[in-house]
Amino acid sequence: MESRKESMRLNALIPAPISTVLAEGDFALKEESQILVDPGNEELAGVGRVLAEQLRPATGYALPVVTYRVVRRTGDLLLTGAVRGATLGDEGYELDVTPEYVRIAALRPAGVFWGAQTLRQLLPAAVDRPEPRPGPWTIPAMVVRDRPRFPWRGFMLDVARHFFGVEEVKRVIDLLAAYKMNVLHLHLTDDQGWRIEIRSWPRLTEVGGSSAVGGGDGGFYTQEQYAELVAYAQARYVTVVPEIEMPGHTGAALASYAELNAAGEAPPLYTGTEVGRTTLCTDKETTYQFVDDVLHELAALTPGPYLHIGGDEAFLTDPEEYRLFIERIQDIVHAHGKLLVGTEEIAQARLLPTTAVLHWASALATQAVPQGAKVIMGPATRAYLDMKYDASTQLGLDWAGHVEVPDAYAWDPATQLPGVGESDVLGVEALLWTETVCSRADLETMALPRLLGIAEIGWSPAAGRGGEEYKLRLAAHGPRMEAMGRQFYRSPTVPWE
Ligand code: TNX
Repeated sequence: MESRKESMRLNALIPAPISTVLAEGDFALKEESQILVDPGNEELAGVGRVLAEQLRPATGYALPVVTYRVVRRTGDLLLTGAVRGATLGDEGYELDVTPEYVRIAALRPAGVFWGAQTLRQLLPAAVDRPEPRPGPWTIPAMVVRDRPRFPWRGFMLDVARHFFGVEEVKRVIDLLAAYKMNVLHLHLTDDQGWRIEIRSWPRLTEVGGSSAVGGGDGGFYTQEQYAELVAYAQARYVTVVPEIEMPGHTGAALASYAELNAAGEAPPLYTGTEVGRTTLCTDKETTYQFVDDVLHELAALTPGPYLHIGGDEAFLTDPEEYRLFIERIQDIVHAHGKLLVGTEEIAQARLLPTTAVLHWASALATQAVPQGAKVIMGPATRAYLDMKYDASTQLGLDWAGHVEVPDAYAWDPATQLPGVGESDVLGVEALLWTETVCSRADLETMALPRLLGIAEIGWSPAAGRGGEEYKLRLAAHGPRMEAMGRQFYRSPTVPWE
């Protein structure tokens, strides 16, 4: 019975690894287990500390991180950069589970971190509980070799329509890391709110940060809080990509500074949910000074390579002026040492090959391809986690239709949009707009379990993918999501355990 359960666990990994070969015997994590890392590799020691933090609450074990200079004991976890073969890439790993030890080897610490997340899923679901449990913490012996299909496996959280605080976003980062998603795209500004402190333009948060959809209190991150989030994400190999939307979706900025408006007068803050109502003035120099100041401060807070500028639904901007505006902003982003990301609409402008565009609803992203720019696939009909699951879903919108759990899973980034093939795709992104999403419970109910399907599409090879087999694996994650204390939608399409 126990062994049947164990093999279920082995077959329930999400995202599915490239290869798993079972061996003889079992490994058991013990009270005395240690995490051994290569000497002199501070980054790997950091991975060890995060893994220890992840395993400590449920096991109650200390799991000290020590270097290989100490003698290895039965039950130890070994994290190492010593690995043969260059086929693992920047994020791949080899996980070797033997009755004596677990060894996670990768060319880079990121790979070791992802291997450690696989290790968590191989342990009983109770390992994700917040309080000590009896165990036993055993895993069948095996060898896993794995690496991701795409380098960008993203999740967008709209903190502008409704604000989510530092602790809530940290819980989102935990979730992303557990499923090997490596980009948190934060939609920091929109008509209804400005959520990041900009010291050179303080009214953005004083005024623009003071409200939300429906007229709530709003909120914003101070630069210290934001830096804390970025560091928390970085320790989990999640890159934060900050988005300052423009030229449309700028109502909060326009309400904060009269001089950004054509008429020189600031309109009141908007608390409704219509789109396409605002634009920056593309013919005012103040606008470019404003954008330059904002992106300058944001670049300084951003260790990752990308700044996102949105670019969608600029219905009030003249099309030719829109193109020139995007090109000028692209130059500003580069001047601050960063690469540009925007929505598919920006592909109408002249793009640099380092720029990336998000495909969400039209065929405009195909215009990025001949320019050498890459495409991030977030088709609304598949990857918009704010779409209702079905007609009975309380939260969410339905302009792109209903997105049930199988819909979010049954698509391929390399064939989704004619004219955009495998080599044009940078990766995938699941997006959660928050017009109707106000709390952590709302957020989780919409994101889970669809996020897991997008995570798998971004990481695992497409060959052999099958919806029925996936449902069985997903079912096994019900107890895991429960153990983590997450809300999730118990889709009737999934045979939950
Ligand atoms: C479209 S997606 C938008 C957002 C809305 C979303 C709601 C995109 C780039 N623009 O402003 O929040 O639909 O689903």
